[in-house]
Amino acid sequence: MRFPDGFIWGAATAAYQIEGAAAEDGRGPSIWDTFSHTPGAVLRGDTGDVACDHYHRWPADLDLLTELGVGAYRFSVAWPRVVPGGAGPVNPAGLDFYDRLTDGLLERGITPMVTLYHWDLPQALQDRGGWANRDTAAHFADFAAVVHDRLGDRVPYWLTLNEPYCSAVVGHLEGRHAPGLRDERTTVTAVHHLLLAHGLAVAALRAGGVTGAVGITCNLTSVHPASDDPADLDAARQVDLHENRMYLDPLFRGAYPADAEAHYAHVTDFGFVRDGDLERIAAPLDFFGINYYERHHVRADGGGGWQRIPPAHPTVTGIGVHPEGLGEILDRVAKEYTPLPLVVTETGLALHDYPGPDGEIADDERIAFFDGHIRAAHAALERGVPLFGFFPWSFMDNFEWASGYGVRYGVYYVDYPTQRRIPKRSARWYAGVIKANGID
Ligand code: IFM
Repeated sequence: MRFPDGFIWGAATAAYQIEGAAAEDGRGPSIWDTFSHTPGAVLRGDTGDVACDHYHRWPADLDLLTELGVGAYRFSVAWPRVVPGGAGPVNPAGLDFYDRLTDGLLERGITPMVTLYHWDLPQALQDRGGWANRDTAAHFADFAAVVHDRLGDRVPYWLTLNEPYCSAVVGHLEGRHAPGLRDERTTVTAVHHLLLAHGLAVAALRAGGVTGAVGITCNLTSVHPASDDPADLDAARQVDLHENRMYLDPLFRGAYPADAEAHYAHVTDFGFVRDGDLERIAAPLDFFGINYYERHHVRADGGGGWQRIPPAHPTVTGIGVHPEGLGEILDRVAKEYTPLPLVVTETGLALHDYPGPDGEIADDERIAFFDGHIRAAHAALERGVPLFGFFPWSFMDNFEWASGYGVRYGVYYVDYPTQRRIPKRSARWYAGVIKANGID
């Protein structure tokens, strides 16, 4: 199984999950610093204060990317490192770090793919309402312009947001992520302001003469009703609205889905949408990033709502492994939403990895996971889906948000007490895939 010439094999991380150095060189606090230091918010009280200490160890980490053989590396820029107060003065030391990182990648022949927002909102902006405050969107566009002014001559791929669904829903409805709120009206408002932030950032990058490709990454789910019963079909419609169409429709059709107003009528009339917002949100893009983790089976809950049917074989995070869902999503986006080039900016499996007595980290389940998902990606390509890259989550073990360091996603193992990195069996396997440009 061979992929087309030029297909991009990458690896992905995010700033708060790996950098550490939380209070160094002028970095301001983010909502994740506040949240992770809130007792009970994160498993075992873990924080990103040190994480993988990538802020100091980045040259050696980039050497590992070379060892892996990736063509591209997706990292995020910490807004509070660059603009510590969220708006206002820029911290030159913060920009310098990403400048060095970008040059370090290019020196090694690795293409940088920059995510501008991977959940680390400056706390100063949260203090003024965070994503519930429309001004946050404009501040994000200013931050995007600052980063682009510095790195724009060297970065060929820009992603505005990572997973606006998680920022909005997991952070404002489920309360499991920063800022830890549980309020549905705030959630829907946050969805809109995140999407507006994306649109304004796209405009800022275009106004700055961006030469790289501009996109956004959404986490999408493949949703299946438990039966043909109209109540189950309606349950699936609701989940699809909540998890997928609330993002895809405004981005690619310039409108919220027809069923959105009725679905959220008990909390909002969408009065936060102003003239011109949806045109901004639907501004033309150059590519679209998809993160895929979950395929849902849903049924009616008997009260007009929905519930998920637990997977038969849950992973350590309670979700199932369904590579076919990736193919379903790629097909759907390509057929129903956009002819843009697509890239899998994340997919991965959490495990409780550990080195065996021989030192080997035998993550065969992760190899099987990636094997299945790469095959699904290849099949989608053969069906004509314009897929140009695949980025496993993650390059190395890291701070997994509310799960802290309790689960591991990396192809490199991080021994946190010593910060030693050890290639897992999956790293060697993935290096072989990259070398062969496919699977033997
Ligand atoms: O670790 C996260 C990442 O930050 C965003 N996508 C999902 C990953 C695994 O949960």
